[in-house]
Amino acid sequence: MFTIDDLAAHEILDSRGRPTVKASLLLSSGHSGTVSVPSGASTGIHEAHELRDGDPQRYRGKGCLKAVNSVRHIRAEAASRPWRSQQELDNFLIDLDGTPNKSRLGANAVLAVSLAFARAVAGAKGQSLWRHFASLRTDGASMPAQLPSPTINLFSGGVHAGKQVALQDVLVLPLPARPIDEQMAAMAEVYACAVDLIARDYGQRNLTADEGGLAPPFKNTHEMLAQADSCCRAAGLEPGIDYRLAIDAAASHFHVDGRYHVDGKDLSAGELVSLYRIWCRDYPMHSIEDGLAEDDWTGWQELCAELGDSTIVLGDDLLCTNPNRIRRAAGSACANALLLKVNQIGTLSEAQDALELARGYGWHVVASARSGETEDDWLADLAVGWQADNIKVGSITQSERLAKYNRLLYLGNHKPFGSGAGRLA
Ligand code: 2PG
Ligand code: MG
Repeated sequence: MFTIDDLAAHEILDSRGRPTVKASLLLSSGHSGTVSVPSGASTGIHEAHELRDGDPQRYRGKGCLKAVNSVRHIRAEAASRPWRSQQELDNFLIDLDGTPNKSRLGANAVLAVSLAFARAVAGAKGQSLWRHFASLRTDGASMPAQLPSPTINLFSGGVHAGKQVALQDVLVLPLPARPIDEQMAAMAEVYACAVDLIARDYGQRNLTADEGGLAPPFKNTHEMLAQADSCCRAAGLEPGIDYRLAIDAAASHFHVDGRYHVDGKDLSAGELVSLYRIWCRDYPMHSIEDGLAEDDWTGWQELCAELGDSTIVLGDDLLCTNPNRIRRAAGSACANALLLKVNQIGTLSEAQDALELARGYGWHVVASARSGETEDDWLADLAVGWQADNIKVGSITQSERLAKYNRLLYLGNHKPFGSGAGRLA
């Protein structure tokens, strides 16, 4: 049993300089947990509601004082009551909110409390956060034996980079699964080669987008992919052996009136799938995230039928970490992988339902940060504890990204994931 003695929240600024919520929760055992929640820009319309103040005089309407107030309300209702589990607290939060998408209290407020409770309980149990997350699994998953592999955002476009090109991200994955130190070293070399290439081909310094991805003025999507591939080769990596590429098309953002605007053309879903087929032929493609718009279910079916046997068809805006949407996607063969973003659904337990459902279908899982992030590193522990195949955090620059990679580097250098001191991990 855990009793909440105190709970407080305040606004902090995220990596884009916009407010978000930071909450601290104190258990009667004296253990506390403090957590900051992230925020997306390329958000899906089916995501849980992020509560913002809407006051144009303050942070252009993006203030989070209402969400902070929600945490005060949760405190009044939840303090001094015994909580047997994370699930019990999360069910209470869902009921207290009472809306289908957390629009009353705000998913930002609810998630901050849900995660702060998890961190405090991990402390009370004397466990690392990743171990505590692992212990929450109800589907009989074994304890994690390895770290997830990073997918590094090399080039950015879409809404994260002023829409200079339709694709939102081109990412690089180190292969095969080597120690995390080696994976990060290889990716740092790719990034350095990209900085050189941008100076040479575009005469620019490294202008970066929201997640630290480089964003030179690519002429079109082909160039964006070809240049990413060149950077990997320039770093001495062999395609398909040392690295693979991934894209997050975030296609909802270039989907207008049923057509997809790419490189000055208006494509049908079928034509866009054909383009993806060409990219999968020409490049060592690992995965295609949000290849179609969030409600283009027939387009997703076509993509999965065409490429799903050889490529990871990853749903972000399509699925919104929402068990109902995951069930629908699995039932109609629209995806074979889940992008897990806890703030899309609003509580840890619902995200866990999404994870376990996806695993039950045999899907690949990528745990993901948001484009607006904080220095908090809980996502790294979540990705490890819940045994995501990959972790997607953005580029290998900017401290809000590095907080997560550096946590992985720490874990990779301590037992049970590395050979360093055991008890520290
Ligand atoms: C995405 C994310 C992270 P955002 O689309 O996958 O890259 O972006 O947080 O803006 O939704
Ligand atoms: Mg995405």
